[in-house]
Amino acid sequence: MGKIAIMGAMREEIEPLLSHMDNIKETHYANNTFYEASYKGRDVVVAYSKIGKVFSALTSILLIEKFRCEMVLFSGVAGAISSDLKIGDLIIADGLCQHDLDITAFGHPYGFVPEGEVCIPTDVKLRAIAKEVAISKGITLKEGVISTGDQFVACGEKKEWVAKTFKADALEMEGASVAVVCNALNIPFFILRAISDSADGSADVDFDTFLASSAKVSADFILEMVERV
Ligand code: 3QA
Repeated sequence: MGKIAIMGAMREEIEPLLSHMDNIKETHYANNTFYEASYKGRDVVVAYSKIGKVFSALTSILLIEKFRCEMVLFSGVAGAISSDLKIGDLIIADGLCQHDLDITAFGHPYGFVPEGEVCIPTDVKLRAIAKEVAISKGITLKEGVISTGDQFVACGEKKEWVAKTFKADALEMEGASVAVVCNALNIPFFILRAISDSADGSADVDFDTFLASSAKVSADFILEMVERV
């Protein structure tokens, strides 16, 4: 069985994963740290990229091309758009788009550049495994569009714009760039997020308050998935 990459953006998002790993070997590369480890007999490589699309693209490329991972699982937190997502709730992406990609001056839709696609779908089999885990644990799991941009959204108007432009249910800063990389390299990938805030005027305070607890919700769920892939 091949190696599984598990990545987050912030240290806080991978810490609750690392505490469950055995035989951790640290490698420093490209200003980052990669943790090769085993989890219940599976070989995994864990890393946090740092925040945003560029860092997360870099890390996902390295997990695939240098560390030879055969799938990428992302675990982290997100801002809620959909009103049925509360702090601590989980969402899996069925597709990811970039809300800050804009060549609309040339008549293209938001999030589109030539030879790209607005919304990149995640692996259907990994989504099915997530649904099995949710059922077995009695956890409610929302599935929807997650929108990514290099911006911490803390404003109701911006959030509403992303909601209506992309029919998105949550937003964050890394999912779509990981999607672009994995899609290009033909690597199955999966993006899971637990809600830390509602991307509105109180997002900054909520984020600081709930980052650790929501990151743990997401990490615990991802570990359940690793046992089943
Ligand atoms: C926010 C993290 C980034 O990796 C994206 C969290 C949760 N709520 C969001 C929101 N808008 C966009 N993204 C998110 N992650 C980094 S800024 C805080 C940094 O603190 C998802 C996410 N509303 C650093 C301490 O100085």
